[in-house]
Order: sequence, then C-alpha cells, then structure tokens
Amino acid sequence: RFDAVLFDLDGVLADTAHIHFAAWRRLAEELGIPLEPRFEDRLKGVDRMTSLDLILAHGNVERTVEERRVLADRKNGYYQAAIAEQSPDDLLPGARRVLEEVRAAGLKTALASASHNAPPLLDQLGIRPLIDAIANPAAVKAPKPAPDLFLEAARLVGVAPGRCLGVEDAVAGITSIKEAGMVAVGIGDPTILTRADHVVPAIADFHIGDYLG
Ligand code: G16
Ligand code: MG
Repeated sequence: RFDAVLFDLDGVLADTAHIHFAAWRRLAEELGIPLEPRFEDRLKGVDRMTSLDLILAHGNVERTVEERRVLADRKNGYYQAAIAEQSPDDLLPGARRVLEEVRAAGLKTALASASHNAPPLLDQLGIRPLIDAIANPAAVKAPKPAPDLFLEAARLVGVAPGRCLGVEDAVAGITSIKEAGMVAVGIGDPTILTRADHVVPAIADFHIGDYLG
C-alpha cells in the first residue's frame, strides 16, 4: 500500500542537531548570551529565523529585522563550514541501508527537511544518489507542523499522500505527516511521539518489509 517513503533529515538520517547547536552557541556567545546544553532540544526541527528569535528572547536581546537577518546568515556560515567536514561516517547507523532497501523494494525516496542546507549535506554524506527528490523548504508556505513540506515531497515523486510513509523524530514533524494524510513512523520515544502510527527507537530498527503487506 506504499509507493514512497519521505524522510526527515536531522535526527533520522544524520545527527546534525549538535552541529546546528554548536553554530548557534558560537553566535550566542558573540552576543553574550549563554546557551545551556538543554537548549539544543528546543531548536530541533525549528527553522533558522525562529531558532534565532528563541535565542534572542532567551538572552533578552532585541535586534531589528535587518540585524537579525545578518545574525542568521552568520550562523549559517558557521553551519556550512561545519557540514563541509561531514562524511559518510556521519550517517546514523542503518540510514544508508534503509534508503537502499526502500529503493530495492520499488518505492520512491524523498527528503522533507526544514534545512536549506540539505542538498550539500546529502552530498557530503554520500546519499544524494539514493534520494529521488528533495522538497525545498523555501518553496512551501508554512513550516512543520504544517503539512506543506511533506505534501511537496510527495508531489515531487508523484505519489498520493495516502500512499506515503513519513519518517520523523520530532513531534512537530509527526504532526506534519499526519496532517498531510500519511502514515507516520516515529524515531524515538513512543510516549513523546504519541501521534505516530508506529515508533522505532532508531533508524537502524526501520525495515521497509514491516510496512509492506
Ligand atoms: C533542521 C534542524 C533545525 C534547523 C532547520 C533549518 O530540521 O533540526 O535545527 O534550524 O533544519 O536548517 P537550516 O538553517 O540549515 O535551513 P529537520 O527538518 O531536518 O529536522
Ligand atoms: Mg528531525
């Protein structure tokens, strides 16, 4: 009953959250805002401008729209320098195997990541040839938890939402998949990812055969 699997990136295929966070922490330090390690979770799956706003609010720092744009660009420069050092060793265990199995089973693969840096990162990780389409977050109206990004990924591979499986590690991402009318596989804790149809602890525990009749 499935013709495509749509993957989130951060927390599903690669652990980029700590790279995003290191870049945010460097920027925050320059602004005199200390960021505790637990802040990392608050930024997962959150788009770049919203992440910056959360950090500025946390430090009670006010900046104009133009200043915020410059700060977001600076963080992105730090992030891009860091992902240029990524290699296939940085894939989460099992990620490559999962993509290969999904394609071997005759299904399409697509990426539904909030990150504008996904294409170069997929190149660094060596999995770009295993992904049929990448939804461009700049091309959709609303970020996760709205369904737009997953619907765009489905559209790009030409598969109806009802025949798509979405894979996500964040609550907002699971909501996005369900709002899109797709079946959601959560990566993580079932007591947190309560709206997911299935939950596995890690991508290494995902086997496409479990979802094909
Ligand atoms: C990812 C990360 C977020 C990041 C966002 C945008 O989401 O989890 O921390 O802020 O992408 O990234 P960029 O600044 O590179 O455009 P996802 O959807 O892959 O989990
Ligand atoms: Mg994620």
